[in-house]
Order: sequence, then structure tokens, then C-alpha cells
Amino acid sequence: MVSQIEKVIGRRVWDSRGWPTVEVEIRLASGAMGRALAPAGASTGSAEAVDLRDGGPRFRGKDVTKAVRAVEAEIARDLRGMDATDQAAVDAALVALDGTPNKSRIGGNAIVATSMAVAHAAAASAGVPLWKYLAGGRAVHLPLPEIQIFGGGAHAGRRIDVQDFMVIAVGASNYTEALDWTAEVYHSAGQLMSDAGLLAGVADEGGFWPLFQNNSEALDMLMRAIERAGFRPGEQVAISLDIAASQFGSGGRYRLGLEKRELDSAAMSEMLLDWLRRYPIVAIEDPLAEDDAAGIAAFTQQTKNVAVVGDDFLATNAARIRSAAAAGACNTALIKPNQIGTLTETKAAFDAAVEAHWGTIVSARSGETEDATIVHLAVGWGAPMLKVGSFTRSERMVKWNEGLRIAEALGGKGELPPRKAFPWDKGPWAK
Ligand code: 2PG
Ligand code: MG
Repeated sequence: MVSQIEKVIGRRVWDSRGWPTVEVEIRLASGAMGRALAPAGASTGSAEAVDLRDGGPRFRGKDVTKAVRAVEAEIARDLRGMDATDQAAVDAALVALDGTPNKSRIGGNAIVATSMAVAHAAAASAGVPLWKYLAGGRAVHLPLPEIQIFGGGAHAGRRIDVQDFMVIAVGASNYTEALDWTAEVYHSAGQLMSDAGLLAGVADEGGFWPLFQNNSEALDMLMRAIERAGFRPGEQVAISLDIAASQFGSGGRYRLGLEKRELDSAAMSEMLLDWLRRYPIVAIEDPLAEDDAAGIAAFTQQTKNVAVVGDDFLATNAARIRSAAAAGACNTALIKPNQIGTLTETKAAFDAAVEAHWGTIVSARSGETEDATIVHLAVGWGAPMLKVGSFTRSERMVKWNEGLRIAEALGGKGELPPRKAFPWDKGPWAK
């Protein structure tokens, strides 16, 4: 069998924040090779798979030599001889080998890098790019990019409460144009920050450091950046936010650091609904904390034509997505492979979202690498959107650029999903 796994190599490499991470290489009998690297979150949900880190004084406990050893020893032992094209069997073996509900024994980092590397090896063995291998003959499109302009929250030393101030080029006619437009907005924002004496470098995902007095000042600046770049806010370029509310809220209390205010769930919800009325916001992620399912459901019910996205709250977990859908909490799932561990489980979460008639956004983490697997997942699985952080720094650009290559391979500029794939088509700001 040419797609038989012959060799499993684990390697300690470095991520975009300068912390150790796990790389896995899979070699098949055919000579085909697949390689993948584990990303790492900073604002992680409590239901996520956890990375195996060494602890101790070295690299503040973040070393991954144990996870790498798990790849080279236990994982290699169990995967050798398996068929790389049977992703479900490989992933089941990884889950069984770990044996814990949160992948803590051999590590979510070891597992996700292995699972993705196996998929790459299988695609290479078939002689096709991963997106094509995953699409299995189905027609594909490029995902609409959701791109960060200002980074806050846990990615910017809690300088501002809201974590991601992003734009979505809702009026762009293709993927290439969406990137072109976003580049203009990003550089306009930088110019405006510089003019205002607020330019202070970038946060973890490459978005500008948020030297603002409060959250709505950031929103105002984003509006100005869109306009200065020559776009009509809402119609051509809209705003999206990741509140990442679990980072500053729990037990129904939300502490806004800069404004020194504490809100209950209803008041927090009302503040966000007010932003939705005042700004052309088409997507809002983790509006309330992961432990506030009732609040998220109440918020979702009060919105219209907005993607209410669950990240920490859903943790790329099919069961969590199904129960959230039943409760009317959220209408879109963020899909991050390392939140759950294996590609098979990630696809199950994706499918649960599709079954619930939800949207999906395949997403990177705040700690990233040169790995561009998520772009292939978004295209191959047919996700309408892709979230990768900002529009600088190569761990981000490697993903946006991979999308351009896929667009070219498809013979165009990257056809986007039909407008009906997005909840905001009839939004108040859209024409
Ligand atoms: C998020 C991600 C990416 P992290 O919250 O959506 O922005 O951050 O990887 O730190 O969880
Ligand atoms: Mg998030």
C-alpha cells in the first residue's frame, strides 16, 4: 500500500511569539511527505484541547520536548503501518492513544500537528494539493477574509478590552480584491494612528497596538480608516469584532478595564447592541463569556443580519455546537483544529455547524507559524469565511498568500461564496 505510513518525525520548532511548538513530518511508503505545525492560542476557552508543555523554568514552562517525544515514541509506534488516506482511523488512533477528554496526556499540540501532517501526506501521495484532496471533486470557492486592523485584549497586554477589531470586505467581488481593499484599510489605519501620535507598533497578530482611551474610540478610528481608504463603510468594507468576553467576564460580570466599569450580562449585551446600531458591524465573536450561554442566546435573539460567532464558547466541539444551536446561542462557529485536536473532530464540528444552518469561519490562532493548512481546510471544506489575524507578519501573510495561489490554480481571482452564505446580506448598512 503506497499510502502506508512509514515514518513519523517530531521536531521542536518556534512559533510567531518566539515560543517552542511542535512540528510533525509524516513519510509514506510512496515517498510522499506531509508536514504540519501546531499553533497556540492566548485567549483559550476552558473546553479546548490543551497543549502538552514541559513546565519548569525553561521558556517559562512552555517547552514542548515531552510532546515531541510523544510524537517520536508513542504516536510513531501506533501510526506506523496505518493508511494515511484513512484520516478517520488515524485520528481515532490518536484520540485512543491520548485517552483523556482534553488531549492533555500526549498533548493537543502533538495531536493536531500529526493529524494535519497525515492529511498533507495523503494529499501528496495522491499528487494533489490538500484543498483539492479534501474537496474530493466538489466545486470550491475562496473564503471571504476577516482581517484584524487593531489587536487588543490578551494579544496586547489587555491594553483595551475588545480583542480583535477587524474588517470584512463585504463588497469585494473576489478574494484577490478583498485582500487589496484590506491592505488599503490597514495602511490607512496606520497613517491615521501615526498622525494622531498613537502609532506604537503591533499586537500579537500584526494589528496595530490599540493606544485608545476606550473601545468605541477604536471603532471610530476603524470607521475613519475605512473611509480614508476610499471605501463606503458597511457597503464595501464592514467591521467585525471578536469581543473575547471570557477574558474579562465570568459569573455574569464583565469588567471593562480601561473604563473601570463593571457590567452585568444584560448591560454588556446592551452595550454591544448599541455598537451594532451605531457602526456597520456584520460579525461579532464571543460577545459574552463562555459560561454565559443564556446571555449569548439572549444576545443572539436580539440581533438581526449579524454573524454571532462562537469561539471559546463552542471550542470547535460538535456536541457544544449542537447544544448551542438548540438553545439559539450564536449562528456561526469559529473552527480551529487545535481547539479539538484532530482533523476528523474538526470536520465533525464544521458539519454540525452546517447541519444547524450556521455559518463557519476557519481560524488561525494568535500564536502561529508558517503552516498554511487552515486555508486548505477552508477551501476544501467550503467554509464561507477565513480569519487569520492581521495583514502583516509572515505567519499571517503565508495564509493570505496561499489563498492567492489556490485562486490562481482555480483559474481566477478567487470566486467568493454566494452572498446568501452570509447573514448580513440584508443588513441595515448594505445596499
Ligand atoms: C481568537 C484567537 C484568534 P487566540 O480568540 O479568535 O484571534 O485568539 O488564538 O489567542 O485564542
Ligand atoms: Mg476568538
